[in-house]
Amino acid sequence: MAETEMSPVLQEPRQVVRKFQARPQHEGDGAVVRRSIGRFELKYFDPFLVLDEFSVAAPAGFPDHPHRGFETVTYMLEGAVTHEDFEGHKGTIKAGDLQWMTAGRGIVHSEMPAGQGTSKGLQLWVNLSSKNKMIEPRYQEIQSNDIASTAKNGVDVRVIAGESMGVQSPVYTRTPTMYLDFKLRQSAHLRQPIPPTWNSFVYVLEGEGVFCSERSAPVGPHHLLLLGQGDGLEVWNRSSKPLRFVLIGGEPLGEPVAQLGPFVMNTEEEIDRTIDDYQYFVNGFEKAKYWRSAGMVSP
Ligand code: FJE
Ligand code: FE
Repeated sequence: MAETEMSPVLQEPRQVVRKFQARPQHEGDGAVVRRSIGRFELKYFDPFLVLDEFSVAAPAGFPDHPHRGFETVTYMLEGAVTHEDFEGHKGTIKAGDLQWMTAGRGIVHSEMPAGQGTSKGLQLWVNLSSKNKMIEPRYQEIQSNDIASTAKNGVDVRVIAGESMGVQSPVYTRTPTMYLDFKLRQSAHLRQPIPPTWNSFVYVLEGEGVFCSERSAPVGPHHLLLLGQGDGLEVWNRSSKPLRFVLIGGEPLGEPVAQLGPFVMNTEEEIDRTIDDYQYFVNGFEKAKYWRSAGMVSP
């Protein structure tokens, strides 16, 4: 295959098959999210359950809540979020930082804005295959300075997961996933390979980009573009401002999905068992019995 690191040749560039505008909605306790994946019109884009562009300022937030059966990936854009879980694991995710949390059999935690002002970021929910749903919870946390990145020919990339422009992320993805944060300066052009069997999408954060076809209309912030079949993405920035977007892809699991809010299993029976486990503090939820986050303890 004729290919250089900077401009890999694409045999079959992917096209945009659906476009969504993510409008603000209320979630958690007074928080606002622009949900693109996970809303009614796009319940699931295998293996992705939710993509939220969130915006939250104190006293709003996401107080104590459980997860089971998938991963939450929190990537901060502005401000910071403090998290705290029922095992005593806590920390602050700051602008540019990443938290890749594998909830597995169970996590109960809080996610609240830290400091003054509005905290913004992306939260992606990646489904786990049946064989991984009940694994031990695990965190992979990377601070902004340690996120793999490179820049060439007017294209900057931060590699959250997977590989781009010769740079690889250290994050281990149980469900094979790529997650790239691109910035294209004026007149920059990008070709990014994507494994042909994977589902993939673009979410625009800033500026305007021409995606997939040189003749298509430019797309601005808060838009989700679902990509069709092919071996990669082609993008042009023909505007005078920088274009920032994320490209996310994953290997579809091809399994049935049974979801009740923050519990995502394969069957309704497993969901019923999960409700029991959570209610009776068993099978991974033992520590939820006496735990409350600092914010939930009455003065
Ligand atoms: C959740 C409602 C929620 N998007 N983005 C129901 F809001 C949540 C939840 C979040 C969330 C948290 C952050 Cl930090 C960022 C988010 C939804 O916590 F889990 C359920 N079940
Ligand atoms: Fe959560």
